[in-house]
Amino acid sequence: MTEEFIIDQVVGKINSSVGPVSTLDLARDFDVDHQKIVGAIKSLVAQASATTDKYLNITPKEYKQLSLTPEGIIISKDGSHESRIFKAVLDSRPNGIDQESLLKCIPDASMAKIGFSKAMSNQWIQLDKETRLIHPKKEAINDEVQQLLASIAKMSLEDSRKVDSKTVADLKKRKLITETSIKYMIVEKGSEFSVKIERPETDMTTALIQSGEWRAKKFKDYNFDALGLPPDRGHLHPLMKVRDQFRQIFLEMGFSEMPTNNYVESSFWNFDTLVVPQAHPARDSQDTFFLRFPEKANRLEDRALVDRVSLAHRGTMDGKWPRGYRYEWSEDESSRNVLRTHTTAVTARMLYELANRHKLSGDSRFKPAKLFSIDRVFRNETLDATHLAEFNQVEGVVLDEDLTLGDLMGILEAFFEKLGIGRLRFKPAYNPYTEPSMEIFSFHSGLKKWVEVGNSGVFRPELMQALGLPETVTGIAWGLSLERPTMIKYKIENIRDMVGHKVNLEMVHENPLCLF
Ligand code: FB9
Repeated sequence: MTEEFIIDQVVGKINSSVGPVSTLDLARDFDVDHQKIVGAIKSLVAQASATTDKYLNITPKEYKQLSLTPEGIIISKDGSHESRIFKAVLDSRPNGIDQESLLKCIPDASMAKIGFSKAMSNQWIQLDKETRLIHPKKEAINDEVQQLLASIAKMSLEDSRKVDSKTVADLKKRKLITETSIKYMIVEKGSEFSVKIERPETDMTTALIQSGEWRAKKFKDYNFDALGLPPDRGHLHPLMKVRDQFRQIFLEMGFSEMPTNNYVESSFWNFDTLVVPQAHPARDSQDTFFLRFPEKANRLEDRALVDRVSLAHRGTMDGKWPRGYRYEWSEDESSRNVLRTHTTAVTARMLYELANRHKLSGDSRFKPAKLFSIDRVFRNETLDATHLAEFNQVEGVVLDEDLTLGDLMGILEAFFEKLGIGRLRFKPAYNPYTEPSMEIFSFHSGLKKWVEVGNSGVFRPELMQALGLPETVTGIAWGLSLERPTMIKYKIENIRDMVGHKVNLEMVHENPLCLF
């Protein structure tokens, strides 16, 4: 039965009634849940309220409905506990009965104890102190509790009101009845009642104007407090919001973005130029995704570059610099294509590019550079709640003559300060391509613990010179992920709630703009 149908039935009943009507009676007459009748009355008043507040006269009412609990129902049928105890004692005449045997005549021990105590206080039974046996004190009793409960079960609304409050309180205390408050309404026609509710116009239309009907119409008042409809628009994923904020931080610090639009990279740029030895575990298929097709990168044209990189790995045999790793470096191994494992592969390409640009410029002074990248990298790692086989790496690089570790610490303080991350601590670490290297920690006041917020270091001279940069030029760099800060800032515990096919897109819509 739809609400519209119920409303029509209720309007018809009220219209045809001479006096007031109870919603309880309406629910009974239409065989509809009482709450649906109440809902229909409220909808009627709401619809009429645009044109009148005299559509219906409504008087809220309330009554207490008495109903038997499961235990009360049992007693109303089988008699009270005390009457059952009395009957068992009567049946034990002339010998009497001991208390333990007597209590067993009612299966429920708690009910048996109540019955025994009530029968004693009613003076129905007595205990012989010498024999410790129980005997009846009366020939017969009147089980008023049973009679009262049986009558309450049959009582109408009016009758149940006549039960005195002390009796109600006693029965409620014994958990034999419950008292439910029933709210209902007495409804009657208002002075502006009508069978057809004229719904006010919400918009002035061409037809109303041209026909002149607008003159007879009622119009809904403008609700100037109403909020406008939220404009439908796209929503940035939290990762993209945080990426924008990182990008803004780098740009305002004078950094330029590196071109990172190649997920596939040769091992040469991803590892060899970064002097990662070809036997390093990071180059194993347990850590790196190697491509099956195209398996190999094109042969490099700059043979001088290849020779310098090869030397950085092989090392010189005459004890001169670079010492290298003393192994036969393989160009074939360096041509294997991979999904890049870090954006530092792009950094290597940029260092090579800047070295060539410097050579071509003829300048004696190297032009300093500040570069950054934020893009996806891929690692064949064990997946867990906070790690996928890919993540977005954020990387910053500064190139200039004679940069020091102090410069690196200083720029890290400035960068992380803009993220609201202070109190940095630096811990010595190892990277194949930087020496010295440092892990970066910050005390997170929210998490109340030291959090590793990134890694950093000074590019090794073997790397810098293999790429063709002057000996006086130093490169300092650092990296972190996009996912970790985003998950912390947006309080996302499982990375699959942030990225992947199981993401609830409402999360994208609802998440606030995250300002570090
Ligand atoms: O992001 C990381 N942690 C982090 C960053 C910000 C942050 O902000 C919160 C609001 C307060 C919170 C945490 N880390 C780096 C540290 C750890 O999460 C680490 O367990 C995971 N690391 C990733 C690599 O894991 C395989 C984060 C990723 C990472 C690590 C190192 C680099 C880049 C990303 C690097 C580098 C580098 C070093 C030298 C030269 C050039 C690049």
